[in-house]
Amino acid sequence: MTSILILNGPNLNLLGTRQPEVYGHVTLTDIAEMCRAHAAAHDLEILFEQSNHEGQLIDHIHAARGRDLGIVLNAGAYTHTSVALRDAISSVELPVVEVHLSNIHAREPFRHLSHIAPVALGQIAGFGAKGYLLAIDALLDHTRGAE
Ligand code: DHK
Repeated sequence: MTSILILNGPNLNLLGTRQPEVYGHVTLTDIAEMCRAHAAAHDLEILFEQSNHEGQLIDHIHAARGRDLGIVLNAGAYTHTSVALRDAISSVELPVVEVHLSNIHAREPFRHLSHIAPVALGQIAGFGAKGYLLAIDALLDHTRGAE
């Protein structure tokens, strides 16, 4: 069975209680379950990870090389700061779909810049947890369309 990595960055472990007016009431465990249910119909395995540490996120991206079809990445605040994450994505040469629960372009100006976007297939932002499912579909369309 093929697999994809769904990787979540800092503070996303607090979803459900963290600023629900911005991020909703859904927990990261809920999102993992939604993703697994969605993927089952596509004969796809989901590897779901979260870390608050930049280096650990980079290790997860490296581990995906040669193992996974691609990556769905919500890098949290590292989206706006991390050249190291961007370089990791460029290094593994895997398709990456960037996801954000909130519409980062409608928020503070410092959230408008994404270091991930230039090396991603595309970005999905503002659709809450549903964005993860849209990202899985986009990744599958891309990879299976390319076969
Ligand atoms: C999550 C975060 O933790 C923020 O730092 C980003 C993103 C937005 C989200 O909407 O999922 O700015």
